[in-house]
Amino acid sequence: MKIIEPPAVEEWSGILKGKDIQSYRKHFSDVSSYYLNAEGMDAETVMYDVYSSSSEEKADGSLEWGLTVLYPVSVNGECNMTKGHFHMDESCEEIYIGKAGEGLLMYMDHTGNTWCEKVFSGSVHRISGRYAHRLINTGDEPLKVMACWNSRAGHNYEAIQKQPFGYRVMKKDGKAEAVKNEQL
Ligand code: S6P
Ligand code: ZN
Repeated sequence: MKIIEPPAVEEWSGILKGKDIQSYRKHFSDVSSYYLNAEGMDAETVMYDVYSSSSEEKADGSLEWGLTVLYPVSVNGECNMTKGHFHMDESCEEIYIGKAGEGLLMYMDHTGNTWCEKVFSGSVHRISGRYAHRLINTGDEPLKVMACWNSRAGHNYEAIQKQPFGYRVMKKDGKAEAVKNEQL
């Protein structure tokens, strides 16, 4: 029997290294429209990195997994967040596992009902394929979250643009608080 290295290893720097790992970076210019007040922000600010690995097979049961690193950036008081998405195939669930930092996993159903779960190192989340999901960094360190989803899931960003999340998370005097999204 041979014992070999695992296909990927997370390093303390927050970077995932291994064979067949893809990654992309979101700058502020990619996500500015999601925030209440984008004034004065530098378009080049690094907001989040996403590392992922997809199955070569792409069969019905194939899985993909990834790591999201969301930096502790304040956008005029609003906490840094991912764009958020529904899945194209709403029968596909997703698992998130908190690895480092502090934050929230925001959910929204198709009626606009919005709620959150706390995210921290060791927190485990089962996301129904019917709910939109977004990560929000409420802490002072990078928020790192591992994810695993079915290759068929897909990302439906358009639905979020038509029906944005019902709440925004702002930080006041060092404390995160949810405020109703008045732009709805
Ligand atoms: C994929 C999974 C994550 C997100 C990543 C960025 O289903 O949920 O890898 O893609 O956290 O979020 P978003 O909403 O910008 O794709
Ligand atoms: Zn997803």
